[in-house]
Amino acid sequence: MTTTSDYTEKIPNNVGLRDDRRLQRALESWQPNFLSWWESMGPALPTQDVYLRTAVNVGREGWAHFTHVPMRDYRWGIFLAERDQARQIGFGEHKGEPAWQQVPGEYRADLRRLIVIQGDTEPASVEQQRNLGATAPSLYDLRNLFQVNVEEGRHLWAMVYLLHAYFGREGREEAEDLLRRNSGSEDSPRILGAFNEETPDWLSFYMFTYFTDRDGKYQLGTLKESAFDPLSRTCEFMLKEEAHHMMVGTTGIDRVVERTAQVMVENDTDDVAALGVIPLPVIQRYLNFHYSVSLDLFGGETSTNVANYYTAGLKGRWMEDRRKDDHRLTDDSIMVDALEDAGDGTGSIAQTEVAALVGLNTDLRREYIADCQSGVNRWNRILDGAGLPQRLRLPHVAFNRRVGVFAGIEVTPDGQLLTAGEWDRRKGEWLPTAVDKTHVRSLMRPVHERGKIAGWIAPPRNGINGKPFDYDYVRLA
Ligand code: BYC
Repeated sequence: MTTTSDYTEKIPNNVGLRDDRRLQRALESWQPNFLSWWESMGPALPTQDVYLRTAVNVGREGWAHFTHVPMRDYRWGIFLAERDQARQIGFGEHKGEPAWQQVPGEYRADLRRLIVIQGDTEPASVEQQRNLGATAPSLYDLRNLFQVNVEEGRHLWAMVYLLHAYFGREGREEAEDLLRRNSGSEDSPRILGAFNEETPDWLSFYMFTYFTDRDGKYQLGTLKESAFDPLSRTCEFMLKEEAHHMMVGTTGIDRVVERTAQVMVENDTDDVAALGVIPLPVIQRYLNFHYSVSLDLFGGETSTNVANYYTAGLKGRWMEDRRKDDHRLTDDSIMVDALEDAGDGTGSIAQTEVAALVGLNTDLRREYIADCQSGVNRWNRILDGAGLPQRLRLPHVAFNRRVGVFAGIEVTPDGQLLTAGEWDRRKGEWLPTAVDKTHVRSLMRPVHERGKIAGWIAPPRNGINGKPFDYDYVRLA
């Protein structure tokens, strides 16, 4: 398999597509469907062109170039990280065997499922963000939104390539279905819960790119370990692009917190809703929502699916090679969250020991939670630096959960159990209310002029690719 990038083809790629005419034709016939999906479900705001990064190679240096392009002409391509000829499987019952270049028959269904779930999230997020362009706080932010969108489109291509190249007719049908399901659709929704939620405003967008894209980072990190080498190499390259999406979320929330803190200090009040910024309790409620729905994306605390994936070598752990154990885990155990029956029909939150293999969703979710905490610390440093005593925090792991052991209970952000009635009465203290959403939306007036920015967010510290903040990142139609 060649790793030289071919940028002259209809579909830019480094997988030697021109040497496999059948595959090339199949993908070229999917391409117009993708483009018509992009036209009807992708960014709604009409633009002439956008200053975008396009992946052109997979090396450490010079893997992308930046230029103004009409979004429709963006060169969505297929890029896999370089192949390591000597790569061995790093975990599970096939540990030490050569990585697979083809899909073993017995794992076909499971691998297809993992690839389809991953693939489904990519266009879903583009659909969720479709209308945000109309209310962008600056051209810089607008450009970042579009960058995230085109790259999620490319990540869809990455999964569709695997489906077409390795899963025959079933794979081609799955690729069609990835364009048929839609975020929030009644009849054919996206597969995972968080991808059917709306992203109606920019605070939600930054929260989504911080918390939900971060699930993507962790899931891609586990698929990068896969014994199926093409999947591993695809995910490795996707992670490179994903870093920018993380940056958009992290610094987006930085800037919202910074601006709110500034207005609080200037006016010596917490009550800033009427002053054109987003109050800290509203930021906290948005955070609670996006964090909890993203925790659901890791599946149940215990799962036989994940045990099977690991044992088969399909999906590893985060940083598998840094773990100091036998990488088979057949004799190991892990403590996971559980509900203890108090004997009177109520439950309390406890821990229970289970086989390490079935607890792997918990293992990954813990890695994710620690990473999320680093963002919260960072936002709290901004509050601290402004001399404010308020702090943001992650709610309890059981808060607002719809998947896993906590799906059947309700707790406060501190983890205190609530009856269903108490939850209904009090949830507006902890999750965005209709009033919060209306207020946030009222602030979302577009600022599409060069060098200008909306009043509810601070400007970024740096521009993109060394360009200044007032660069013409997006030329509107
Ligand atoms: N919503 O056995 P369990 C990204 C289902 S994000 C609805 O615990 P498992 C991105 C589950 O399918 C990363 N259903 O699940 C971010 C199962 O169904 P069956 C996306 C759910 O398999 C931003 C049942 O409940 N990639 O890239 O251990 C922008 C029992 O669950 C949900 C992946 O997720 C849910 N939240 O773990 C753009 C990686 N959770 O078997 C992109 C691939 C669970 O009873 N996927 N269910 O029919 C996986 O690794 C696993 O399938 C999951 C679930 C981690 C999702």
